Amino acid sequence: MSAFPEISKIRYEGPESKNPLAFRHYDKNELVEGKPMKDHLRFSVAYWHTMRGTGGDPFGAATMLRPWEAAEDSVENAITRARAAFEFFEKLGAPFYCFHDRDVAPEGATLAETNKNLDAVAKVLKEEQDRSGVKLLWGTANLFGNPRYMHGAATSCNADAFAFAAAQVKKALEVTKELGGAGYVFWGGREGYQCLWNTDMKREVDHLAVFMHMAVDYAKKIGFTGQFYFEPKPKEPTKHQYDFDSAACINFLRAYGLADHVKMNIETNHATLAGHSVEHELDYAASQGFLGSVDANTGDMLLGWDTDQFPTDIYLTTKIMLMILKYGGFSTGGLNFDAKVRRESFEPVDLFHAHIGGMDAFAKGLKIAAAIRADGVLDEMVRERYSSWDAGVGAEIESGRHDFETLQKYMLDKGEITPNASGRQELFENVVNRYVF
Ligand code: XLS
Ligand code: NI
Ligand code: NI
Repeated sequence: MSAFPEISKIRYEGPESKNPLAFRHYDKNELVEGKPMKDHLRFSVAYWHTMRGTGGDPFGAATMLRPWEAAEDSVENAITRARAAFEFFEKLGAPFYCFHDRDVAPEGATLAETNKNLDAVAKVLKEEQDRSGVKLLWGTANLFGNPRYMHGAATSCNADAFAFAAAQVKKALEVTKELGGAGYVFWGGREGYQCLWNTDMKREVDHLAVFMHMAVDYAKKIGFTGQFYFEPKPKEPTKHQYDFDSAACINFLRAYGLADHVKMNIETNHATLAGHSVEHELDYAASQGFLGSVDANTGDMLLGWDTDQFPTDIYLTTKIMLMILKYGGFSTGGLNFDAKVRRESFEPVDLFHAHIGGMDAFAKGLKIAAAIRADGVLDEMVRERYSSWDAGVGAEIESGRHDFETLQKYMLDKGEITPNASGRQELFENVVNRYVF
């Protein structure tokens, strides 16, 4: 049975197309900087939003009654949903998907039963992957939904909650490996605090590190070679999350000896919640050697929470793709649409509109970014701004040939600095616009 009977495979029709169910910019095999678009962008669909999103909010019931959902959740229903998911991935032409363990299979009465449920659905996922060629970009475990995690999981005040989470991640790693997942994500769903009075921060952060080390060790033991990622988010659901932003996460990974094992999964809406831009988060992570993957979405600047909207802003996608290209592109990671359609967009066709829009926006952003790089004007302007470091005292400092004493002597001899030209921010902004419109 088809879940999307009215929709056929989405095709590239070019920029002039008015067909809402066609790509205008995403031509998967088109070469950009010598590489097919699909390999630059590595699009992925988020199972939790696209297959499980209901449109429910704290003020109202579900609006999205999907044809693949039964009244009651069961393994049988989860299998029907899995088949629908792959029909969606294939029709859209998304090469990857991502899931949490609990997105794909329901919890049972016991942990053993829950694991059995997951195995049963994973078998179907495997079958569908083999049939369609769609791959798993990353897996993860939902360590926040069940009430047992109300105080957190790895950072819970309750040792049993830590133990349960460990058992859950163990299983999630096995399933991710079984499905050939290219990565595994840690997002600290409730790894933070609401009130510092009742919180032992040092102990909680230490525990998070112990937990991640256990995951790394177990991955090694079972031969899971996918990349681990840490996904920063400053708040929501807790008031303060320990994985606040790239800088905080990287500090944590370095302090606890995890830097060789874990990279970053950067999400646009999380960056803005932290008071950063996504390009700031990417630049910081990548320049420190932690570029991993991207959760491609966007927030609403008028709303202070994680609205997880589909990205359609060409400036946003251009900035992201400039960073990705600058740092050599994705290896294991990709662009995962951690995004959901609005509550009012309750028809299945809206899922296609949303993903097509996001994919086209990124394809266009990629082309603009490549054009900026090909011209090299922007790079040249930046290089010029830093040219005092290319020769003379700058080059000497960079090569370690100076200390405070020699620099004092240099300045005493010289008297005053040779000034830079203007920062020319407005000109830089105008130059970028040459490629956008
Ligand atoms: C929630 C997070 C979550 C992670 C995966 O805000 O973005 O969806 O990506 O656990
Ligand atoms: Ni995310
Ligand atoms: Ni999010």
